[in-house]
Amino acid sequence: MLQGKRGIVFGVANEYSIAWAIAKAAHEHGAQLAITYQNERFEETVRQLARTLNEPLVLRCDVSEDEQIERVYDTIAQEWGKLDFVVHSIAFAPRTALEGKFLETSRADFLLAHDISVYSFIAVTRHAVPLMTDGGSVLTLTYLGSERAVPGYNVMGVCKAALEACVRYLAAELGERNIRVNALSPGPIKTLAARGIPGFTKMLDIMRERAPLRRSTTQEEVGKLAVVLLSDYASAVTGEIVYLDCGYHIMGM
Ligand code: 0WD
Repeated sequence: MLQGKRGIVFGVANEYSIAWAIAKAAHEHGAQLAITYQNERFEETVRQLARTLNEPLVLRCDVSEDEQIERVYDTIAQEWGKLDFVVHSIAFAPRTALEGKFLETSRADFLLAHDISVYSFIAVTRHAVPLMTDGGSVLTLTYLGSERAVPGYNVMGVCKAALEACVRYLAAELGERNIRVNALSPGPIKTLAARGIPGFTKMLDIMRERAPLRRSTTQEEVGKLAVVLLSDYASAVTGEIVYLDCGYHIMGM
């Protein structure tokens, strides 16, 4: 489905990362990949994972640093000269902002969470645009906490609401270049980031109890749908928040 396409996947932390599931699926469908990791804490794990793919570029990128984002795209420009897709699978909020009451969110925590979880999406898309000479597909990851007040999700819910608005504004601007911008919204999935959300296990239990499909989404399912959205099979889909939460969000109770 992605034969002949080249793309970057931002945000691989370990084998449980949604970004890794997307990278694996994109690789299986023929894409040539660059994958990025945040810092040396993740480097060894990510390099080891990368060995199971077909020699992807493995690049460091802390998205809070403009120079690191620029360096990634300089490398892509030199190595490939062209880009077909970008996956942004990054979010962060300080523990204090998730554990306390939403009302007590500090200015510093609010800004940091938005910088890493929202602004970075605009930044990685902006640098991709000049390389997407044949059009392209940009994808990010969001969650229902953007529209509903999910206990414990707090400032991250506000970030996801902003991120989803970014999807629409970027899609509106980039459509004339045939660049599509979308978000996938899975239900809760056990990953490193998810462990930081208070009451995460309860979220999973409630999802399994109430979702029409009576289970939670797997990383592999996110990988498969991501491949579709990155591919020409989704050539008319842009500006969308695509739910793959086993139907959970349609329920009233
Ligand atoms: O239930 C879930 N896991 C869901 C996740 C449900 C719905 C959406 N998502 C979203 C997340 O909000 C995020 O946007 O999916 C995306 C990926 O999340 P993930 O796969 O659950 O998490 P993980 O494997 O931990 O990857 C996120 C990684 C970070 O790991 P940490 O240790 O901070 O949790 O994002 C990376 C980091 O590796 N990250 C950064 N990367 C570059 N620069 C930065 C940064 N400054 N900060 C965090």
